[in-house]
Amino acid sequence: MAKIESVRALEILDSRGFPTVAATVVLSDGAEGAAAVPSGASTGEHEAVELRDGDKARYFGKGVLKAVANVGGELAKAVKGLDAADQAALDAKMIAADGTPNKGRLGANAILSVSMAAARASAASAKLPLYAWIRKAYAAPAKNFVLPAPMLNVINGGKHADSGLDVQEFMIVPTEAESFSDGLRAGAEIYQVLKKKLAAMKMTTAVGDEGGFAPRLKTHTEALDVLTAAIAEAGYEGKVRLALDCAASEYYKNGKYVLEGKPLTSAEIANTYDAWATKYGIISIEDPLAEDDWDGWTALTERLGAGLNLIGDDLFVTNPVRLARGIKEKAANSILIKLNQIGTLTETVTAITNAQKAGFSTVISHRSGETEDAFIADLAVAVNGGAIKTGAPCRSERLAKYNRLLQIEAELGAKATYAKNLAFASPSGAR
Ligand code: 2PG
Ligand code: MG
Repeated sequence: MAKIESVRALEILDSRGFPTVAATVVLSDGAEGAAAVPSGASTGEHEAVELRDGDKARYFGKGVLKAVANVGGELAKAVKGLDAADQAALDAKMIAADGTPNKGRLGANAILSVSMAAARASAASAKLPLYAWIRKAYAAPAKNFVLPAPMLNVINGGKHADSGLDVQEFMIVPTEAESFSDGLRAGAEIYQVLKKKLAAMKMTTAVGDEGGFAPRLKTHTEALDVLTAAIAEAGYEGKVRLALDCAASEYYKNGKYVLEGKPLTSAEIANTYDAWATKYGIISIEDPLAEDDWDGWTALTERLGAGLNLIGDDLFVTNPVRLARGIKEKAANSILIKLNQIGTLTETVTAITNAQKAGFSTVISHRSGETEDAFIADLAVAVNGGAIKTGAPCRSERLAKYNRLLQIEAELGAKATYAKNLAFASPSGAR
């Protein structure tokens, strides 16, 4: 049995140039694991706390030296000597050491860095790839491996760019490709065609935080039109579908959804979404409504849920308690999964397992602030997540995840299949 021997952390920079936490865990058998945590911009109100120093003299208050000190101090003390392979016990020990419901004392960023690094160290100790070790650690029954469908965010709006678009993400999803690599190729080719089309429209082809373009389009339908045209021109009509992340909490103001300057009720904005979904064959809408509009979510799911993924991101914040409410109230039919919203690997896997048991699909996701760490690629394969959202096929912090999946695909060969449209509400694609 390998025990945790030492734990250390470092303040590093994420893809936006802001500090984040990287940790290294060393085991008694010499195995080592390192991991870095991501950071969001359109963060949900109910997320676990990302501990920042608040010292305005460093990084505008965004330093993470306190979190780094908590890793090397209290958290190291809590986990030293524990059996590294018992990830659930290890995570429980850190949750108890923090003692708050939202990890606000020691920081979810500090706790997660140790949780992820310990998983990597255990995988190294067991001489298993990370995805295989995660599956083993939680005794997941699935025998087959399914490679997730990539959801590539190719037009950025909302808080991730200054495009002026209210909707945060316009994604393309290769639901009919034969393999993960073919699907990724389709996405990358469409991305290049889109770039040419935007340039021809005299639009900027500079990119936003997640590598998607950030053109100053006047309306959302213009974005959907140019994407539809790019898919067709690249030769993937009917094979690659559209998906949105509205991140609607960001345009929910005084009880109304302010879209393109017009204040709408949740029932009114549902009409807009329905019209878009029908016209453009959209298969998935994430956070169409605000994070506490539970009644609106239930009504929307009843209305559109049969033919469309309605994914709760800010709504659920990867929190098993909020997910349980969503399952009970039939609010949404799918959950976005982000490790740092909840703060440990174990709670993340619990959220995934509970969602899958309830018939919800899962989408494993990056954050807008990322690092070169590709942990989520392994996680998606470990849990047969069905889909992964990790930005455009552009910028290395995004490609690190897609490239890791290419490696896993090559390694697993015939032992893995491609998810195609498995994670989506309307498998036929028909609405
Ligand atoms: C989201 C994410 C990732 P952020 O809203 O789904 O795309 O953005 O990390 O800024 O919350
Ligand atoms: Mg989101």
